[in-house]
Amino acid sequence: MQAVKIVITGAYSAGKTNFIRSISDIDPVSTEYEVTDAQERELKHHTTVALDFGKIEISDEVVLYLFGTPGQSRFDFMWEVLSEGCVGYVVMVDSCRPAHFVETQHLLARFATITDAPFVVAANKQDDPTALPISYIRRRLQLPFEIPVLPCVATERESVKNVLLTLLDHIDRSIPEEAIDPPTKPTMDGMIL
Ligand SMILES: Nc1nc2c(ncn2[C@@H]2O[C@H](COP(=O)(O)OP(=O)(O)OP(=O)(O)O)[C@@H](O)[C@H]2O)c(=O)[nH]1
Ligand SMILES: [Mg+2]
Repeated sequence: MQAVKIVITGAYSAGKTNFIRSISDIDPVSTEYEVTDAQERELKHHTTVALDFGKIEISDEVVLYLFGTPGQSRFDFMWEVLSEGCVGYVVMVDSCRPAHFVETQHLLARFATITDAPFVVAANKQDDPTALPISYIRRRLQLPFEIPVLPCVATERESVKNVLLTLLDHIDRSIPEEAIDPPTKPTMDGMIL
């Protein structure tokens, strides 16, 4: 069985913990504690302080290990720890909170220094009537055209599945043909996700 490590990251309250919870085959491991900052408490009462962990078997041969990062920048030392050996990552953005797009831009810049693994952007909370359109989010984050920006509802398994499949496809396309060792390349064939 081939293990593929994927990181799920994004700014505070983007939906990372829900994303992993929606798709994991096992009860996800989470490390949520009470939010102490008054402004952040206006959004929710618990936050991830170390990691989320989930697992999903996508075929008889491939299992994805999903590592969710904390969103608060004071725990950003964990981003590097959790990204070690990842083959790709998802950057989650709260589509309803343009004030947090700057935070996301900082995170994108920081991740570019941590890993050169391919990534996709998941514009989350698209079920909310106040969600901004994908094209606007792409522009605001100044993302180049080759980076997929996908609509996402982290609470819905099908939507999470679509983001992960797109990431795997993006990873697949990013590997130069001559660098591929057939037995270790993640494959989309025979997926049971
Ligand atoms: N409407 C809507 N709400 C969502 C969705 N995903 C997450 N939420 C809500 O957004 C809030 C944050 O979700 P979390 O999964 O805790 O976000 P997180 O990115 O893990 O947060 P931190 O670990 O604190 O950075 C919660 O109140 C969720 O219920 C979604 O797809 N749609
Ligand atoms: Mg979380």
